[in-house]
Amino acid sequence: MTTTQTLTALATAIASEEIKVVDLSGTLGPDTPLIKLPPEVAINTPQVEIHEISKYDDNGPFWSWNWLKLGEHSGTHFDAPIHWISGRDYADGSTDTIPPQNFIAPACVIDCSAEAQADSDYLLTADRVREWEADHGEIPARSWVLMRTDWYKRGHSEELFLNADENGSHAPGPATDCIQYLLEKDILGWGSEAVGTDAGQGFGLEPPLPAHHLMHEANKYGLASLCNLDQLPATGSVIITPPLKILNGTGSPIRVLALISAS
Ligand code: 23J
Ligand code: MN
Repeated sequence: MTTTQTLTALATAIASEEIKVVDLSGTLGPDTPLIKLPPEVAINTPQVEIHEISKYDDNGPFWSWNWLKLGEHSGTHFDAPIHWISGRDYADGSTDTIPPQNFIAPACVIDCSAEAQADSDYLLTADRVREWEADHGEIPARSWVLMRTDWYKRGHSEELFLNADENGSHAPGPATDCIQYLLEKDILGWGSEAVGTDAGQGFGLEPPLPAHHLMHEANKYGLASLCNLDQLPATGSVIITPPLKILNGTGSPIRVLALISAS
C-alpha cells in the first residue's frame, strides 16, 4: 500500500467504524474539579467560567457565543515541558513550539483499577511495569503510557475526585522508579486519570512530583484527568493529543481522542 492509500484507508476505516474513536476527555465546565495546592504554598487556578456574549438575542441576534475564564491546567489537559522548572529551558517545550508530529502516537494502557480501588494512594512501580511488559511486550519508544485507574468514574465531585483530607489529596500515580524506568524506554509521555499526572501524595516522593519533575526534565509530556481508559486495549491504540497553541503555554485543556480497532 502506498502512504496515500494508507491515509485513505484510515479515513475509510473511521467512517465504517472498523476503527473506533474513543473520547478520552471529560466535559469542561464550572464544576470541573481542579487541583488544590496548599494555599500557604501556592496560588491556585480559579474554577472554569463560561460567560455568555450572546444567545440569538439583543446582544447578537442570529448567533450564540461565549467567552471563557480558563486555567491552562483545567480538566482533561496537556502538560508541556516548560510547565516545570526542570524543563524550563526547552525551546520546543511550550504548547506553541512542540513539534506537531508529537501529538499523534501509540498508547500503552496499564490497568491499575483494582489496585487503585483497594488503595487511593496506590503507586505504580517499575516492577509492576515490567510485569505488564511480560504480558504485553516491551513499552515502545515514543509511546504514551497511560495509567488506568477508573478514577474518572468518580466524576466531577470534588470530594470523591480530589479525595482530600488534612494531609492533602489521596489519588493514585506513579512511583519515582516507574517514571525513571519509562524514561529509559524513551516514552513520549505519561498520562493519568487523576487531577494531575502525579499521585495525590506525590509531593512526598523523591524528587517531589516525579512525573512532573523527571518527565519534563527530559522534554516529555503529560496528560491529566483522562477518562474512559477502560475502553482502550493494553496495546494497539493511537492517541491524538494536540493542546491549544497558546503563546508560551505551559499546558492546555485538550480533547484527547483514541483510535482503536473495533475487532
Ligand atoms: C502545579 C503544581 C503542582 C501540580 C500541578 C500544577 C499539576 O498537577 C498540573 O496540573 O500540572 S501537581
Ligand atoms: Mn497540568
